[in-house]
Amino acid sequence: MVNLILFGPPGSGKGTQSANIIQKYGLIHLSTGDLLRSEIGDKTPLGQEAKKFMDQGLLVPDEVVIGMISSKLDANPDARGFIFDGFPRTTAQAEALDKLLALKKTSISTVLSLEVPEDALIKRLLNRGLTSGRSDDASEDVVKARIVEYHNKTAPVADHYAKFGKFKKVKGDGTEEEVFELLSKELDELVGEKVQ
Ligand code: B4P
Repeated sequence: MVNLILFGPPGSGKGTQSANIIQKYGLIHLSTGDLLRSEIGDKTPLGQEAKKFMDQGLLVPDEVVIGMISSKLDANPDARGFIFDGFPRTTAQAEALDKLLALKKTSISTVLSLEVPEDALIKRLLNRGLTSGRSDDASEDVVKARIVEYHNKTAPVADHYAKFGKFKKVKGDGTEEEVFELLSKELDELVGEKVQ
């Protein structure tokens, strides 16, 4: 089983590249951002609680996202592997994920981190905010708050996986195609192309 974490700051292209990776390698995509937005769209109690944090550019509490990931892992017992997009975002989430995978007798194979300069991140997110209707992309203040959360709470997750020799940086500020080519170089050997 191959378990990939696509890592990086808000707007670094995790969601964009996940779509390419799933298509080529056939892994199951688990995006906590997408799962939370779906809960918000359905107006569930979890979604209403999460929205309060997301609208301010803050991370949603760990127990909420860990619970969501745990049930998605259980729902896909025959998966060839998973791509975790936007999760884990805190060291507590990383430790919880390691435990959940150990229960399934597997572990994280590699963490690929998309490296993009901060001014480009801000530009990308504000640009998406013009059309996405996402409240967390709408104002520069909220976008900057998300980047501060990333530095304070998410960046330490890199050290957690670097300790195990599983953390690798990938240049994330080329075109979508250029970035995918660099990711593919890392993944071809590890995953192999999907079995049709
Ligand atoms: P997420 O939904 O995870 O996503 P993201 O950080 O906005 O961005 P991503 O890196 O996926 O960027 P994308 O490809 O879309 O998080 C949203 C919020 O949910 C968080 O702030 C938090 O509140 C909450 N949340 C989610 N997971 C959580 C967790 N585990 N714990 C707690 N809270 C959590 O790309 C962005 C833009 O750039 C797009 O418009 C795209 O078209 C463009 N783009 C992508 N690649 C490009 C390229 N190469 N060149 C130019 N533009 C590019």
